[in-house]
Amino acid sequence: EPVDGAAEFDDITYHRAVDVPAVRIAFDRPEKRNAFRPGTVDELYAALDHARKRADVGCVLLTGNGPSEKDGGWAFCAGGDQSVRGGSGYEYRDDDEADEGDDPLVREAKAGRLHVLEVQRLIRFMPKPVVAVVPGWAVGGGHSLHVVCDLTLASEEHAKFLQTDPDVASFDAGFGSAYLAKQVGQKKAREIFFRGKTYSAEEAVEMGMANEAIPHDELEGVALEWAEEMTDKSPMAMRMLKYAFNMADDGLVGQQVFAGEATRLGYMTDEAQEGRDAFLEKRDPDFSEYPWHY
Ligand code: 1HA
Repeated sequence: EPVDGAAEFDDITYHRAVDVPAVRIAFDRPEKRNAFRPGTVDELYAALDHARKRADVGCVLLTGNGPSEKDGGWAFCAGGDQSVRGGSGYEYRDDDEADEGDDPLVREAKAGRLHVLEVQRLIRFMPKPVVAVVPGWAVGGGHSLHVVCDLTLASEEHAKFLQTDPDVASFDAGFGSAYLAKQVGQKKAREIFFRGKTYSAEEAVEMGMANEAIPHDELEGVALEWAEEMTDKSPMAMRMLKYAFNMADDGLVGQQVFAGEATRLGYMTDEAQEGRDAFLEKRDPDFSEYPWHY
């Protein structure tokens, strides 16, 4: 079912699963192999942030619509739209209406955009699993998006994984490369970027950057099954686990994100409520009922 307000999106589609507390967000530029322009990224960010905030959403499926009407090709995402790449990033053009109505100073600040990195951080830090459902090409910045997702499911027949960054003089020096190396190892990650060879779904699974290769016709159904399995679990345990997996690689920010959840759990205890009550009642706190556990 289309999510309310989703009709305003031009470059993505946004649906809620009927029986599973999950959403499907899809790039919707199949004629461009689902390459993203600045407005696409704005819409993707808005949809992901909506999904992040909803108490009835436990899992996000991120995919690409297809096939292309032009040639029948499938794509997850082919990265930044090179036709709107300007001197310092990707630019809004006349047919990309996402910046309409902005304050002129905001428009000026939005000149050269590389803000797909903000989307990467949103995927990384949202407290629910995001699954890359890859029906075709995952290329360049689209490859990096699948890398940063919690899980990747790929079409056995059509998924193709390719890093073109250095071909077009770009480089994702964050999650797209360094986190990829944590998944597939240093040698393989360097091969992926330095050679620019195309890998199949099966190869992506073998090297540890995809979870499963699935027959194309079953891909979305299996993705929903995985979403159902994950959303049957304890939301608290799932977010503690996601942040636990992130923490060591994310430094102090990783610790901060994990710690925020620990603080929330702490606030739920009687002990914490005694601290609050004592302050509000202008008395000394009495923690004597709460032993020094070991
Ligand atoms: O690295 C970053 C960033 C790093 C740090 C911070 C921010 C970043 C933001 C973005 C990126 C990047 O994404 S850089 C990498 C940009 N992407 C690419 O270099 C991929 C370019 N595309 C291809 O290599 C190929 O098109 C393909 C392997 C995805 C598919 O090949 P195929 O199946 O042979 O189809 P093809 O005929 O090439 O493409 C179909 C249509 O889609 C073409 O349009 P048409 O000639 O029919 O009008 C093609 O131009 C268009 N298309 C595909 N990819 C893009 C694209 N148009 C614009 N930009 C694209 N990325």
